[in-house]
Amino acid sequence: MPSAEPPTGPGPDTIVAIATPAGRGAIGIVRVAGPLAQDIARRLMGCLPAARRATHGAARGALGQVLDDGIALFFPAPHSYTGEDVFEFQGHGGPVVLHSVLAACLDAGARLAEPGEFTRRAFLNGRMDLAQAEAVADLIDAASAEAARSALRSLAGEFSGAIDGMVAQLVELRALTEATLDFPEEEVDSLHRDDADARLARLRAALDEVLARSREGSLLRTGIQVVLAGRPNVGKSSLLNRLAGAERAIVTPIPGTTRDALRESIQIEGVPLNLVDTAGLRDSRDEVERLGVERARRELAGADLVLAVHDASAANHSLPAAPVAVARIDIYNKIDLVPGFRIPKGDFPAVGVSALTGAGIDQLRRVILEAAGWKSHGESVFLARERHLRALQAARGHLAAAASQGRQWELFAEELRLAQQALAAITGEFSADALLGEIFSRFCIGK
Ligand SMILES: Nc1nc2c(ncn2[C@@H]2O[C@H](COP(=O)(O)OP(=O)(O)OP(=O)(O)O)[C@@H](O)[C@H]2O)c(=O)[nH]1
Ligand SMILES: [Mg+2]
Repeated sequence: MPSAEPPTGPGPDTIVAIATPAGRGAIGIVRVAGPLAQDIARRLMGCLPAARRATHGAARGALGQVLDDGIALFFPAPHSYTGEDVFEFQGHGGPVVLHSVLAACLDAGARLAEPGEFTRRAFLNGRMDLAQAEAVADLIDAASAEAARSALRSLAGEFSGAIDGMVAQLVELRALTEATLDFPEEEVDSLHRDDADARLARLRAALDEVLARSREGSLLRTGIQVVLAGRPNVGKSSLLNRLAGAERAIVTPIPGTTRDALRESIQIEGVPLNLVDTAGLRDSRDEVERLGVERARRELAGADLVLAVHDASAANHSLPAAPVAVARIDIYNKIDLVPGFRIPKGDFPAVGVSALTGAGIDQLRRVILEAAGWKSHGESVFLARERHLRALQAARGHLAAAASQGRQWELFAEELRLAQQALAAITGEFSADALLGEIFSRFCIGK
């Protein structure tokens, strides 16, 4: 079991980092946090800037030489990002200038911050919980406007709020259960049974809802692996080009054009898709094509969603070596050649399209999102990480186990306790050091 780590006071060190990206820019920011922040501000600027007021001045080195001219900001503890004294210098965004300011801070006693160390301190000082801290990194890494909006909502505490709400319900139910444990069996049952059942049912429904929104939101983070597969010449590459909105893949009337798997990142409604075009599936005597087909099969094995492409104008619509385990959509392409084409009945969602004219492509996009599990909750999804999903699933398992405990109230209470523990790990109430290290090491320096 991970050991509980209560928020500690400010770390003993004062940390410093260039908070803006490497390279040239209009503005560059050096950020200092810790007990020496005031002292360092005084040394650099000549005096301590008024709290939270932009103060114009020169930053000077130890010998009094001017390093840069810019804006100084001082945020006294505890009302700062990390909860400690924080000093920021906003100067000119050139690497030489910024490094000289950084060096002056190091000379004055600060040490270089590790990746994510500012945010880690914010977490340890109780300025934000773990899910919010993760949202900081997710916001910076967001690959689409939807992902960014979702990260912002998590940062504002929406996801944590949903988790905390469930934890509060669990605590209540646990308290009621433990209180009745001292009574004899029969009495416990009559006192507690119906109430507990109702509360547990509500809790499980709430958890399912959060899990669904989290699963959906996790698509925004990780993207979906979508593989185009089918016989040669059915128009796989043409479809990739159509969906990508650019001529990425070579298209020719010669069957067996595509050999290497070709990847293209696209977005549908802000959901990132990794689209893979593959060699047409057939037995070939051509060595290169055979290798291509082998690759295609490997891609199929790793797909979240297979787009099985057929030629609507051809007689044979079977897909050689169709994978069974994953989600699949049947696409009948070249409907422009077959007026009044009727989609054959099948086991999978199917669409008729024309990569040539663009007919049916909008519908295809919708069907792709549906098949991937995106329900356009849009504004209400949680940008969940794998870690969150695992914790939610664990909690779900414990609640299910609790529900099947019947009259064994000790076991019932124990399952509730385990469910609470799983949920609390999301917001970081019980987090092992190793987990924190893992999470914050993926941040950029200066954040
Ligand atoms: N009429 C019509 N022709 C199409 C359509 N889509 C593709 N084609 C043509 O079909 C031929 C094959 O298209 P590709 O996109 O290269 O097909 P592919 O499935 O990638 O073929 P391989 O890479 O050889 O497996 C080309 O001549 C395309 O112009 C369509 O919707 N309508
Ligand atoms: Mg092709």
